[in-house]
Amino acid sequence: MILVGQYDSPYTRRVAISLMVLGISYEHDTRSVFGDFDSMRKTNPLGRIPNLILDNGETLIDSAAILDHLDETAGPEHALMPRAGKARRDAWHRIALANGAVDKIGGGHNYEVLIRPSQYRWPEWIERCKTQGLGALAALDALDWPDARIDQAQITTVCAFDYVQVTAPRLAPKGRYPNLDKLADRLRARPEFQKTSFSDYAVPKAD
Ligand SMILES: N[C@@H](CCC(=O)N[C@@H](CS)C(=O)NCC(=O)O)C(=O)O
Repeated sequence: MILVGQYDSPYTRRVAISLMVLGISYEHDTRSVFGDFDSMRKTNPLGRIPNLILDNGETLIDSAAILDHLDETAGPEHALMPRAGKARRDAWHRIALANGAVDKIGGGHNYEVLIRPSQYRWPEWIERCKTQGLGALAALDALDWPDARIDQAQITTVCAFDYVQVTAPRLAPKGRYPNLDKLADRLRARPEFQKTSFSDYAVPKAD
């Protein structure tokens, strides 16, 4: 099994961490969606990561679809999403907020600030993306995060939080989101989070 994508992508990182938590070994293909664009489009026509190439040659695209497959493979006892009901709806709610924060801070704010030529930038749009992304982080921070068995809502939330803190540190300084700080400190102590740390990558700062 080959995981395609670098760990500074929070979508790739949540898949990598889930694979490790579930005890599934994989090879890591670290081609870049920007630097290796043509080659990446041969793996995924969208030119996006993560992708998971299964041992039978099938390629799964999109982190939600990959994680769904991993949970199905792991079986209900080990799956990282609750099986049904309120617990499952609540997990999806948290995941939607966390992935939404990444879309708005990463794909919105950061791409605008770092990639779009300055003469084409639209400050009101950048501000709107920031408001949406930080609103999602504030909503996540307002929730309870009991010291429970690790699950997908926790993994995805800390991947999103780490991503914002590393790529736009002034948007989420330590102390602004105390519940997320606490959750992140707990998960960052785990080997899966340390092995996928991207603090040594040359990640450009957007704020
Ligand atoms: N919904 C997708 C989002 C994936 C995504 O946005 N990946 C980013 C990296 S974090 C990417 O490939 N960006 C390059 C691009 O969209 O051109 C998923 O969950 O896998």
